[in-house]
Amino acid sequence: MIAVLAGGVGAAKFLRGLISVIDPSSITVIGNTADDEEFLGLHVSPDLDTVVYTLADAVDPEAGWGIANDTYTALEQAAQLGQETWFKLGDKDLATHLLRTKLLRSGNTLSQATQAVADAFGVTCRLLPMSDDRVRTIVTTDDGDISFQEYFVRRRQEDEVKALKFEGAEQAQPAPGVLDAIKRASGVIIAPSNPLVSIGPILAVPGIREALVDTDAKVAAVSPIIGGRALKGPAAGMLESLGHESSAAGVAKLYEDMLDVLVLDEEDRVLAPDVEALGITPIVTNTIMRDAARRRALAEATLESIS
Ligand code: FO1
Repeated sequence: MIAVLAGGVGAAKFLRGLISVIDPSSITVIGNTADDEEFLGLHVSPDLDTVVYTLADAVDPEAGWGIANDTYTALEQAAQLGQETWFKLGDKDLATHLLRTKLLRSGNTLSQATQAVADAFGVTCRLLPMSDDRVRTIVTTDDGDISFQEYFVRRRQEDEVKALKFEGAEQAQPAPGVLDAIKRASGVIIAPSNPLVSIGPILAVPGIREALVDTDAKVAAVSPIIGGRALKGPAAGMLESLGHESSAAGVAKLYEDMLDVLVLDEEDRVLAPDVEALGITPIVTNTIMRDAARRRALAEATLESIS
């Protein structure tokens, strides 16, 4: 069994490559839920949904999140009724949040609701939220503390990030199966996701980081930073403003205590000695997942590095 720590769009693409190489039922995905937010009274889990929609081949290919060919009738009507609609929830996407919210309100855990959503979309990977407890990423900006989606979507990642907090993390417990998956895995992969706001919250849940340090399995990360920049999202600026190096070597340093292998892009070949100096094996390959063949090749190279 391979365990994968996952954020949203980058992780989902990587997983799509992985399921073309190994049996999906041999993969346990541990997903970030610190981006979760309540909109229109519904519990939205953007990163888990992005993984489900992508693996089910239902994702909007342009955005990388949401459902392909969705419509926005309900949201337009919500705006008419004076609701806040800056977070774009499509009509089909809303059905997922209705299902999740119904299950949560009737006493199910987030793990159970996640399983139900994955099953409904025919996703056969085991998909676990990092925790069934509420953990929220809070971004400190010049205007004060705001929620992650407020920073990411409403304010378009334009604020300088002064600090990050994962509210609730200290009291949270890993969801059932998370620690066991890391312990029993034949290999662990940290997907190419933002190390601070996608993987960071997962590692902040007590016990998960320790499990990654202690596991006998090899742990590989795929760098989401290529040539000092992120392909998507605010990772580069965030790394810099929080005093980290915005490079594949900077990513290696953030995971240094648990990492055996860092997969980095050909563009960053010159950084391989810096990664090696940290005691981490660098694997240099093409990490830009432009098409199915590239996604598959990246998954194969990553799997080989931990086998
Ligand atoms: N991202 C945006 O940039 N704008 C949106 O309006 C938006 C809506 C949205 C709805 C459902 C969903 O599952 C994801 C959505 N995302 C949107 C993406 C989401 O904010 C990010 O993928 C993550 O939270 C960061 O990993």
